[in-house]
Amino acid sequence: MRTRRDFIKISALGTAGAAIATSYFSLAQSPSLLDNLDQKKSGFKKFKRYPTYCEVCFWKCAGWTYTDENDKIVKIIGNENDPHCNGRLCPRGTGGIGMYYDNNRLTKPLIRVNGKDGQTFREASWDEALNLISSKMKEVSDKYGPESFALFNHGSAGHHLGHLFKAYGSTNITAPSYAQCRGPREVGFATTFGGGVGSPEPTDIRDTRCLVLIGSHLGENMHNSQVQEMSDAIDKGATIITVDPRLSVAASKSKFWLPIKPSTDLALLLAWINVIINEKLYDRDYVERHTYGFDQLSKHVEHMTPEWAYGITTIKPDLIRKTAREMADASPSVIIHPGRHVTWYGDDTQRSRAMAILNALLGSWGRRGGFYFKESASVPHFPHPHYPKPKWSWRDTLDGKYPLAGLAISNGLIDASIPAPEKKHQIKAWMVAGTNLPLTMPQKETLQKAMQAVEFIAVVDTMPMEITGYADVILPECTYLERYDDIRTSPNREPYIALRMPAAEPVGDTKPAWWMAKQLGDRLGLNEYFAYENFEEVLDWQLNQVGSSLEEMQKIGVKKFNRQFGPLYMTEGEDMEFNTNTGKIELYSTELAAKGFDPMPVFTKHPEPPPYFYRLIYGRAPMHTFSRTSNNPNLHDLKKENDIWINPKVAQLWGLKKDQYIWLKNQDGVVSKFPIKVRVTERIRWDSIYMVHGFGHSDKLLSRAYGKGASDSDLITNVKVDPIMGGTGMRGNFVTFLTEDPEKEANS
Ligand SMILES: Nc1nc2c(c(=O)[nH]1)N[C@H]1C(S)=C(S)[C@@H](COP(=O)(O)OP(=O)(O)OC[C@H]3O[C@@H](n4cnc5c(=O)[nH]c(N)nc54)[C@H](O)[C@@H]3O)O[C@H]1N2
Ligand SMILES: Nc1nc2c(c(=O)[nH]1)N[C@H]1C(S)=C(S)[C@@H](COP(=O)(O)OP(=O)(O)OC[C@H]3O[C@@H](n4cnc5c(=O)[nH]c(N)nc54)[C@H](O)[C@@H]3O)O[C@H]1N2
Ligand code: SF4
Ligand SMILES: [Mo]
Repeated sequence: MRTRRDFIKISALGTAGAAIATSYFSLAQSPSLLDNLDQKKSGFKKFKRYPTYCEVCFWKCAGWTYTDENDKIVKIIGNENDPHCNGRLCPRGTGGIGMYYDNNRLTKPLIRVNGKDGQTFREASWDEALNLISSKMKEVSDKYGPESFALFNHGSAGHHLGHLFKAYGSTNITAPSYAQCRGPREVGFATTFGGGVGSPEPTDIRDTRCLVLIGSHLGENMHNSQVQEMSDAIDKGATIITVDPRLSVAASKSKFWLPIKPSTDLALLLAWINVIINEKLYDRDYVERHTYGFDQLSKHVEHMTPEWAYGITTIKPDLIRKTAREMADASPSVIIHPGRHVTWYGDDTQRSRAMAILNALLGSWGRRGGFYFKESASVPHFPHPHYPKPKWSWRDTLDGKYPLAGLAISNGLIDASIPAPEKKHQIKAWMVAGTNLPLTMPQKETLQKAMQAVEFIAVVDTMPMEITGYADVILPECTYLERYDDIRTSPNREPYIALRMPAAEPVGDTKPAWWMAKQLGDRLGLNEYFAYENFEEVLDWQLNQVGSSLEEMQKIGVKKFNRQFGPLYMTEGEDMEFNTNTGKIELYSTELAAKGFDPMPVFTKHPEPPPYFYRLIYGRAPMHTFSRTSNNPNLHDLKKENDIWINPKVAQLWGLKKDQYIWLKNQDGVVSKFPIKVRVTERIRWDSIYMVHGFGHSDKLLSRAYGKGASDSDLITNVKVDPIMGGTGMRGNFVTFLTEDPEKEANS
C-alpha cells in the first residue's frame, strides 16, 4: 500500500554518494600509509595535527586528527592530557576515520519528490533545502504554534539545532539517551542522593576495592576511561562482582559471576540489602549521619532473605551472602555501578533506587573508591536574547503521567505525533538530527504511525540511514573531523574543557550543524540569536571568558581548571546537606511517596516466555556503536554482522549448528527481516538469547551493512513503560527460531 510518506531507498543518491570517491576510502584502508605513521619512524614531520573530541560515542574522548602533506586525514589518536581517554582511544575512536572516508556518505541536500515511479529524492541546493525547512517552520508556527515542531536529536548537532528550536519557541526537544537509556538511573539516584549520575559517571573505579556490575557490561560497553580504570583496579586486586545472565567480558574477569535469571535483579538487590542490614555490615556512622528512613527500610526488607531471592533469581543464598560480605569488606571503597542503558523491564527507576540505596548503606557516595564529587568547567553561552516562553511543552502531552521525567521523553513526543481528538497538544512536524529512530526506538509500528501522521520531517545526518528514508528534506552534515562544535565541558574529577576543530574541508556539499542552525535562524528572523559570522567567533569569545583562547586551544586541545566546589570526597565526620526533601540521603523516598509511588523498591514478577520462546537480551560490541558504525569501512572490517548466542542445550533441542543462519520470530509474530548466524555457547543461560544491537540495516545504500545480521529493534514490540519517568523497558520480549527463510515459506 502506498502511504503518504513512503520509505525511500534514496535511489537518486547512488550517484551522488559515489561522487565522494572511493579513493578516500582506499586511502584510509592503505596499510602502508598507516604504517608510515609510526611516530618514531616519521616523527610526524610532514603531518599536521588538529584537536578533536570523538563523536563515535558519548564518552567524547579528546584526541588529535593527523593529516599528511596532501592535507588528507590519516589517523586519529588520543590526547594524553584528557582524563576521558588518557591518550588511548578505543577501537571505535581510532576507526572514527572511517566515518570521514565512508563512500556511502550523504554529500548533497536532498528533497523528496513525487515522480512517475513513486516517491524519490532529488538533489537540491542548500538555499532551496533551507528555504523549504524555514517555510515549513513558519507554516507550522502560524497554523499550530512553534511548540508543534519537535526536535529529536543525539550528539553535537542537537546542541546547535536545540538553540534554534528554543529561539523559535519550541522546547519539545528530545534525545533517546534519556527514556531509552539512562533516564531511570538519573531518577533513581536523584530521589536517593538528591542528584543524578550524569555522564561520565563519577565512579571512582581507579581506587575501588569492589566493583559490582549489574548487567553493566564494561569491556564490551567501551566507555574508555572506565574500562581502563577497571583493568587497573583488577590489577590492584579489586574484587569484581558481575550480575549478568551472560558470561560477559566483565563477568569473565570477575571473582564472582552471578548468572541471574533475567528480569529478577531487584530481588537480588533487596536480598543484599537484607543481609547488609541483618548482619550489621552497613557503614553505621555514615547511615546515622546522612540517611533518612533506615528503620522503614529495615522493616521493608525484613522478609527479603537470600532464601526468598533464590526462588526468584536462581542465585544460591550462600553466594548472595558471600557477595554481600565482600562488598561490606570493601566499604566505603565499593561501587554498585549505576549502569547506563537501564531501560529494561519497566520497574527500572526502582531497580536503580535499590542500587542507590545499597551504595548509601555501604557509605560509598562521596567516598574514595566509591563515587567522587564531580565538577565541570562552566563556560558562558555566547550572548543572545532570552528565549521566548513556549505555551506548552512535552510535559503537557503526558496528562500527569511519568511525573519524575526530568527530560523530554522521545516515546512521549512520538505518541503526541499520532493525532487523536482528545489530545490537546499535538506534534505536527519533526526535525531529526543524529538519531536513527527506526533502529533506536522500540515499537516500530507506533513510530511508523507517527512518521506517517506528521506533516513534515527534516533529517540532519551524515549517512543514508533508515531515518533518512522517511525525510521530506535531508541535510547532509559533515563529520566531526570536518567541523567546529561546542566546547566539551563534561564533568570529571577536575574540570576540563576540550576543543573540536576541523582537520579537513567538508567532503562534497556537506556543512556543519551550527551553520545550518544559523542559516535557518536568519531565514526565520531570529538573527539576534545568531549574532556571529562563524563558529570560531563564538568559541573564541567563550574561551576568552574562561581565560583561554581559540588559538591556545587549537594548540593544546584540552585544558584543565582547578576545582571550585571543595574536595573530591567527603571529609570524615562532615555533615552534608543533600538536595532531597529531608536534606538527607533518602532510603525512604519522600518524593516518590508524595507522588503515589512505592517509597522503597518492591519486587514484582515479570512475565515468563511461552514454551519454546527465549528472552531476547542485547548489548554492545567493543568495535561498534549502535547502528551508526555498522557501515564504517574500518569498523565493518572488524565485525561485519552480529550473531545470536544460544546455549548448547537449546541448540541441541532445536538441532541448531554453529554458523547456521536462522530467523527470529517474537511473541507477537514479528519475524526478523534478515537471518542471523548461530553461535552456540555455554556463556549464556538456556532461557535467554543474546545479540549485539545495531545490525540488520535495511537501507540498501549502506553498501557494507545492508542485510548483515538482525535488528533487535524490529523484535522489540512489547514495551513496559516506567510509570515514574516514562522510560521504555525493552527486555520483555521473547523469540523463537525459524530455520527456513520465512519469505520462501510464505511464497511457496
Ligand atoms: N533495540 C535497541 N534500541 C536501543 C538500544 C539498544 O541497545 N537496543 N540502545 C538505546 C541507547 S542506550 C541509546 S543511547 C540510543 C542511541 O540511539 P541513536 O543515537 O539514535 O543511535 P544510532 O543508531 O547510532 O544513530 C545515530 C545516528 O546519527 C547519525 N550520525 C552519526 N554522526 C553524526 C553527526 O556527526 N552528525 C549528524 N547529524 N548525524 C550523525 C548516524 O548516521 C545515525 O543515523 O538507542 C537506544 N535504543
Ligand atoms: N562498544 C560500545 N560501547 C558503548 C556503546 C556502544 O554502542 N558500543 N553505547 C554506549 C551507551 S549509550 C550505553 S547506554 C552503554 C550501555 O551499556 P550498559 O549499560 O553496560 O548496557 P546494557 O545494555 O544495559 O547491558 C547489557 C548487558 O546486560 C545483560 N543483561 C540482559 N538482561 C539482563 C538482566 O535481566 N539482568 C542483568 N543483570 N543483566 C542483564 C546483557 O547480557 C549484557 O551483558 O554502552 C555505552 N558504550
Ligand atoms: S570511548 Fe571510544 S568511541 Fe567513545 S568517545 Fe572514546 S574513543 Fe570515541
Ligand atoms: Mo545509551
